[in-house]
This record gives sequence, structure tokens and C-alpha cells, in this order.
Amino acid sequence: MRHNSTRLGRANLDRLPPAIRRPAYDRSRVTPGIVHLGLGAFHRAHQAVVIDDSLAAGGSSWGIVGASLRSPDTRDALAPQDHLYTVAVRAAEGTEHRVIGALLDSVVAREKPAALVDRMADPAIRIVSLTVTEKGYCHTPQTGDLDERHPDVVHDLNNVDAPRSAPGFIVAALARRRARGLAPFTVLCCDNLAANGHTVQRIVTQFAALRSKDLGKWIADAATFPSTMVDRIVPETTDADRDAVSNALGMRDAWPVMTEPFTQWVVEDRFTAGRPDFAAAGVELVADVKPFELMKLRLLNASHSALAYLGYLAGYETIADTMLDPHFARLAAQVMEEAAVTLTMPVGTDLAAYRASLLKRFANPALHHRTWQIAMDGSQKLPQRLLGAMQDRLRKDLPIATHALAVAGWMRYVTARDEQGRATIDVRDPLAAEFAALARETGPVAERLAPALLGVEKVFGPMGTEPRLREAVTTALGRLYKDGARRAVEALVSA
Ligand code: CS2
Repeated sequence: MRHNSTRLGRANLDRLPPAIRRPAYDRSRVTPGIVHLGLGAFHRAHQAVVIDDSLAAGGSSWGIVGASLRSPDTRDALAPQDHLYTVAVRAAEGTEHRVIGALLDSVVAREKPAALVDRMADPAIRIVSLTVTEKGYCHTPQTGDLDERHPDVVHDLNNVDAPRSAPGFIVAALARRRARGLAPFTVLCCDNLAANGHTVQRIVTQFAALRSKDLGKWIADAATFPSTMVDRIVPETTDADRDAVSNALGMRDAWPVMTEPFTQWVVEDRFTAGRPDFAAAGVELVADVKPFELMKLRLLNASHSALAYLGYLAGYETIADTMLDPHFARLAAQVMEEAAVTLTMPVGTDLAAYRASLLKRFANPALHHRTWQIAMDGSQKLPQRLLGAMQDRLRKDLPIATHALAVAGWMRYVTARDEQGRATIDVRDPLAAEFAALARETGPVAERLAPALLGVEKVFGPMGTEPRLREAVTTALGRLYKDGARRAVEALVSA
């Protein structure tokens, strides 16, 4: 095939078909201003696109240096194509392709940790942004505190100039800047954590204080950690996606990213060392992101997780497949209904329209978003997605049946056994072994399994002993064992 011989790259941009959008600025003049930790598909389909727009709108000093913490795969795919890659925006009506130029270089932290610290300490770098997923912060999601016994934290405290973890890199680079008399960079968390900026500030200052009290204080006083709400659905790229994009391009892109038309980024405007022209690139700059973050976590992510666990158990491969089942579409709507009353939004926010738009996005038939992908790392996701809303509802004496079924779906899922009792579920979670051991001890009995999992403090904290929560989750898990996910969902939404 023709595209196999040509590779996307600087020298070939002019040979792309006219319908393919490409960088609308002189890329040779762009210099790095941002180091991004966690160079995954989400960053490339979300923040990097915004930066690409802001480069087109002017400022050429905000190019991105991307760092993968562990795997060399992204660097190996993108370096041979001058770090150019395609974003394929998929809708029922068709796909739009856009080549992004904002990523200038990439590094693999594991290979040369000291070089990455150097780069982050360079005065030209004024923002360090992150998408390292929930588990990348080495914290306890339930409390928001640094997990001082996390193996990466222990490692990084013993190897301060050659760290492994995201907090370790941030602290090492900030310490270096302080020693050189430089201002700190702004730390911009773009992960789905509750109060993500505050949470990361807490984790980073706790980490720094373990090195030295002064350093902790300097970071707390001088650095800023704006909170952000990031939103765009980005499924994992498959080989079929690579082929489809390469065909559209007429040349090979080794790692394009797939996404939906919708994109949103709400950011607190607290940047100590300047920032790109975000407003020109469609970013919403606000004084307080918290309500938007909670709205997204409790409406989008909560219903996403509910669909992922229960949909997976019911045998659905993707979110769009799951949404074709009217009972599951209703389930998603019902999770949102339960969560909505726990939110306090600024005047003018149209929550009903937001909820309706989420249901449409989930149903996008062109996105192949696997339930298994979203089901990953539930131990890190449950507190901010489901448990917070349950706690708020219980405080108001409101029922929690829909959220309880979602939590029960997670419990059933982490046993790693499918509805036929076969050990077929590939559970990816930092606590997977602990959950599997508990499930082995209790057996598939709701009255035993539910309390055992609710007792995992890191996930449930004190909520695990709340009697109403216990009862609702145990009842829901009992239904799942008795009737299976499909019938349990149907019964719930028909009640
Ligand atoms: C998903 C999110 O994988 C997951 O847990 O719920 O990645 C979701 O697609 C994004 O937050 C959408 O912005």
C-alpha cells in the first residue's frame, strides 16, 4: 500500500490531502514552554490541541516537551515523524483529521531521569502539566494524602535526583529551581481527581517536606497549582484505527489518537510564570473550578463507570453498545439524576442540557470506547466519582439505589470472575491482588463479599461502615449474583 512507504513528518506535510488540517503556524519558530508528564493519548487529543490552537493564535514560546514516565512506546512512534501526529475526530457523520504540531520533543523518564529534571528546571519552562492518571500521584484517593509507603515514593526519597514518580519529578525540579534562584513553574494537573490542583499541591508539598521543611514551605508559598476540569473522551488507539488514519493521510502515522468532537477545559487563572493565550483557544478561565470538576466527575465519570462495570458484566464491549440497550441508557441517566442534587452550580449553568449532551456523547457510534478500558483502576476512581455523591445523599436522607448498583457492579467485576463464574476478567488495578484475595476468602456471596470490600480503607475510608451504604450495596450485589447485570439493571430502572 502507498502509505506504507511514506511516513508522516515535517518534510511530508505538504503532501497531505487538502482536507487534512495541519499546523497553521511556522513550527520551526516554536520553542518549548511546557513540560508535560504523561504523554498518553488523552494529553495528545486534549491539551496539545488547545496549545496547537494557541500557537496558531500567536505566542510561539509555548511548545510542549512530552515525557512518558515509563514506556518508550510513544517516543519510539513519534520521534521518527518529528513528533507530528494526527487527531481523528469521530462522529456518526464522519471523521475529521488534524495534524498537531504542538509537541516538539519527547523523553522517557525511566531512561534518563536526571535529564528530565534538568529540562523541567530550565527557566524557559513555565508550566509543568500532568496526565498521569489517578494512580500516578502516589496518594490515597480516599484522603488525598501522599502515600508515604508507596514504593515509588520510597524510591524517590532515596534517589532525589533520579526519581520515578510524577511528584518525585516535580519536587526534584522545583528544588533545583530554588537552588538556582529561579521562580517555580506552575503545576497544572489535568487528571480526574477531586479538587485536582489542591490535591496535587498537597501531595507535592507533603513530598517536599519529607526532603526538607524549607523546601516544602517554599513550594507552598511560591508555586501555584491551578485546578482544572478536563473533558474529552479518548479511547485507546487500535491497529484498525492506525490503518484507517494512515489511509486517510496517504502516509503512515504510527500513533494517531482517536476522539470525539466535544472538548472542554476549564482552568483556574493562577499562573505565576505566564501562560499561553488560553482564551483564544477556547479554554474557560474561571476563579473557582471546583463546581465544574464535581459536575464532571459525578455526572460524566460516575455514569461512565456505572456503564463500564455493569455493561462489561452484561457482555457489552463498548460504551456505545451498552447505550443501545435502553435499560442501560436509563441507568446512566439515573446515576446522573441521583448525583445532580448533590451539586451546587454557578448561576446560569444548564445541568439538564449538560446531562442530555453526555447521553448523546456516550452513544456516539463512531467511538469504540471499551467498557474494559474505563473499568480500569476503579480503586482510584470510586471515591470521587461515586462515593462522594452517595455520602452527600445519605446526609440528606435520600436513597442511593442506583449508585449502590454501580458500586456493586465494581465489586462483582474485581472478583475477576464473569457471570458464568469463569476467571475471564483481566482486572487492572493497583489493588487487584488484594481484591482477588478477599473474593477468594469470601466466595461469591454478597453478604460476605460486600462487607469485605467495603472494609478496604484506602477506597471507602469511614464510609465503609455506614449502615445504609452497607445495606444498599449488599442488596445490589445480591441482585447481581442472583439475576445477572442485565436483569438487575432492568429491575432497577423499571422500579
Ligand atoms: C473515563 C474517562 O476511563 C475513564 O475512566 O471515564 O477517561 C473519560 O472518558 C474522560 O474523563 C472524559 O473526559
